[in-house]
Amino acid sequence: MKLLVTAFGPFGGRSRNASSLALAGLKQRLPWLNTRILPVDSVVAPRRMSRALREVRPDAVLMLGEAGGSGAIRLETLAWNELDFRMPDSAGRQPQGLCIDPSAAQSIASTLPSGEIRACLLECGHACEISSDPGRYLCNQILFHTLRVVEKHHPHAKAGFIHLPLESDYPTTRAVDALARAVALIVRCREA
Ligand code: PCA
Repeated sequence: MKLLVTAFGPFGGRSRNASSLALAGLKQRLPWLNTRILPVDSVVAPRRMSRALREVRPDAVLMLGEAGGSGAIRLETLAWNELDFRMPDSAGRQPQGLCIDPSAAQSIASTLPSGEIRACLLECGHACEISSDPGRYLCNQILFHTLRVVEKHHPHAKAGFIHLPLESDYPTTRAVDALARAVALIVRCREA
């Protein structure tokens, strides 16, 4: 079972991103994971993801990012074919009102077992909700991109996205615990 887990680097004026902090902790606990940190750059991030998919050829891809404004871990079930950046990416690009790919569907569903992951996290005392709105920034873009590449080139693989609260709202050790449980569940589902 090969699992690729990605996180994003800092953006939006913060010096750290909860997703890369949590990914570092997760990698310490589960050294067999394939991990990558992606930049908040709308051209470089999809390229790096495509390269990671070619290199790892994963059975499952778990993408992580941070989202302010919520104290709950959010399991994203949909990616939207839209680029509507609320702030520039790290290279200063700010596409607004654009499609990611005019020839593609309006939205694509993630393929990780969100309901099971949510139930497991709630049972373990985590704040967790299902979301169909990953925003229209880099996290949505990378989820959309990855689901399409996986559909085309790795059709056996599952992929999905988890938005973590900011570090100040959900301590890294708690986030790592939640992610380790999500990973265990993904592995169980893939091996069942
Ligand atoms: N969150 C942003 C991009 C990178 C990240 O961690 C988002 O929600 O799109």
